[in-house]
Order: sequence, then C-alpha cells, then structure tokens
Amino acid sequence: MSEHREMYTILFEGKEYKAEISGQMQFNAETRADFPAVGDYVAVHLFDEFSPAIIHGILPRRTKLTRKASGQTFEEQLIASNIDIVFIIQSLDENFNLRRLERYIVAVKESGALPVILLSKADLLSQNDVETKTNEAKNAAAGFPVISYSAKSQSHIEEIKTFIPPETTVCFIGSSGVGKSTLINALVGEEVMLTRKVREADARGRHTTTHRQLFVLPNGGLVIDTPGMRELGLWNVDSSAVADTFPEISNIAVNCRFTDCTHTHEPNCAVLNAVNSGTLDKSRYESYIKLVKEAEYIASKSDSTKQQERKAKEKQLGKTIKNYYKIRKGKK
Ligand SMILES: Nc1nc2c(ncn2[C@@H]2O[C@H](COP(=O)(O)OP(=O)(O)OP(=O)(O)O)[C@@H](O)[C@H]2O)c(=O)[nH]1
Ligand SMILES: [Mg+2]
Ligand SMILES: [Zn+2]
Repeated sequence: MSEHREMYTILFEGKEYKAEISGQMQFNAETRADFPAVGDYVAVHLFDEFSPAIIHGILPRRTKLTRKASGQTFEEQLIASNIDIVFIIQSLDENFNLRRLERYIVAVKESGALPVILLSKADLLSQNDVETKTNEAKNAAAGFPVISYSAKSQSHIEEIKTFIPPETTVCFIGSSGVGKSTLINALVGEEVMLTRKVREADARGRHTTTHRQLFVLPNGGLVIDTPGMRELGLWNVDSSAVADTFPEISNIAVNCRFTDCTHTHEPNCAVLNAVNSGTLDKSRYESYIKLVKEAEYIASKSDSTKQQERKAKEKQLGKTIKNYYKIRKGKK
C-alpha cells in the first residue's frame, strides 16, 4: 500500500501491517525495481501485530508504470505496478499542456495500463473555454477517454467513478497542485489525503503529497495517489507506444517510400509532405520526433550500460579463473 524509506505497509484480508524486506531480498536486489512498489503483490511472513511482517518476494508484475529516475542517475523508477488504468491529470488553467500530455500517454501506453485523461478545475473557466480545451486534449489523446471535471463543484465525479469498478487498480499522475489528492478524497468520500491549503495555492515547487499511497474505495476499487511530478522522462519505451500515441502519423507513414523511414530527411516521405502541406499538425509532428528520439536514446544508453555491466562481470570472472589456476599451480 505504501513505501516510505524501505518501510512498507501491506494489506492482507482487510488489515494493514507494517513490513520490511528480508535480508536475502535486500542482498539480491540489483536495481531499485527489485524492491517492492506500491501496487505489488508480495509473498510475506506475518508474525503478530507488533512485529513487522517480512516480505520475501514480489509476484510477477502484470503492468508497471516506470519513468527515468530524475537527476543524474541513469536508472528506472517504478511509479506503481499492477495498474489497470492510469488517470493522467492536468488542470485546465496554466498546467494544461498538450505536449506534456502526449509524453504522459506514451509512458502509460508502455506500462500496459489504459490511459484516461482528466482535466481538473473546470469551475475556473467558462463553459466555452472548457469545451475548447477538452477538444484540443481529445485531438492529442489518440482516442483515449478525456473527461473535464471539477472537484469543487462536484461535476463529472460520478463519471470518473465508473472507471473504477471493484477489483480494479488505478493510479493518478500529474504535476503538483493539479488536484490528484483532492479527487482521491472525493472518490473515497473521506479526507484520506492531505491537500494543498488554498492560501498556499501558488506556493511553487512545494509538493503536498510526498509518497505513493494506495487506498481502498467503498466499492472495493483500489486507487493510488502519487506525489506531483516535475518531469516524466521516458524509460525503455517501445516505438509502438509512441506510434500508438500519434495514430494519424502512423496512418500517413504507410505511404512513405522507405519502410524504415524516420520522417526527418528522406525523399518522398509522406509525413514530411503532410507537414509541409499543412494536413498534419506541425507541433504534433515535432512532439512525435522528440519522443521517438528520446526513446531511442534511452534504448541505446541502456544497451551500453548492459554492455558495461557484462564487461565488468567478464573481467571479474577472468580474475577468478586466473586465481583458481594460481592456487592449483601452487598446490601442485
Ligand atoms: N477550483 C478548483 N480547485 C481545485 C480542484 N481540484 C483541486 N483543487 C485545488 O487545487 C489545490 C491542489 O490540490 P491537491 O489535491 O493538493 O493537488 P495534488 O495534485 O495532490 O498536488 P501534490 O500532492 O503536490 O502532487 C488545492 O487547493 C485544491 O483545493 C477543482 O476541481 N477546482
Ligand atoms: Mg497530492
Ligand atoms: Zn516518412
């Protein structure tokens, strides 16, 4: 249910327990993804209610939402696992950004979960502006559902609930301050999460939610709140996840002269022609190229990281073998 500095909370038969991972698991962990994440099903040993349970293993993850860990490290960060639907939230005010929306859709598509786009704070805009922005988001959302709502005036909350039937796990992601925790409170029907005070509404760079946390809805649906993200760097994204986010480009690309056309310089590129003639939105095209390049960069970088790891291992093995012969020789 939650992870906080390697202390976990798990849910078993309706009861919550504190838990830690076993020494063996700690020892075997190679990357951060080898540690439990919110949404994971784990094999545990329960003691009594006073001692923490011990987590021995993680069951295979059905879906996993990941990103590149922020900062200098080149590492995968698991946001949540076993998610059926990821709600991507943007607020209809300054936070609204179609290019960011496309990036989020690619990451969610890659996770295996269904992206659903929620546009919050509809109460702050005129009906007309809400409609215009909702349509813009729909054009960028590759056919995935887009819902504008207001937690303040309680509009379209029931519609959002229909996406979370019992035994469904959903997760909310988006920038800080868009209203993720406010919506979770509305869905749970209780103030389970702290939300930003109105007088701090323009406090920049402050995150109200600081760690990921899972809640059970009255109907049995599971919802995961996450801290606001400043950036969502792609991690090991398949080119099909990008292509699926830009279906109109994939449709046009079938007419390119070369089947492996990169749509950047090739002669008779149908995509470039469509941009030049104005039938394809230039900003969509640029966004597509940017995300493809980012995905390729990550793929090449993680390949070279793997290669380096392999080389280091081989070197170590070489040393071990050398030592072995030395010892044997000495014995003879
Ligand atoms: N007007 C209006 N304000 C809203 C709405 N939803 C949330 N807010 C306000 O937006 C502010 C931020 O809401 P939070 O729910 O704390 O945002 P968050 O996405 O959880 O932010 P982090 O936890 O920092 O990631 C609060 O002051 C909410 O009251 C809405 O639909 N309309
Ligand atoms: Mg929050
Ligand atoms: Zn092309």
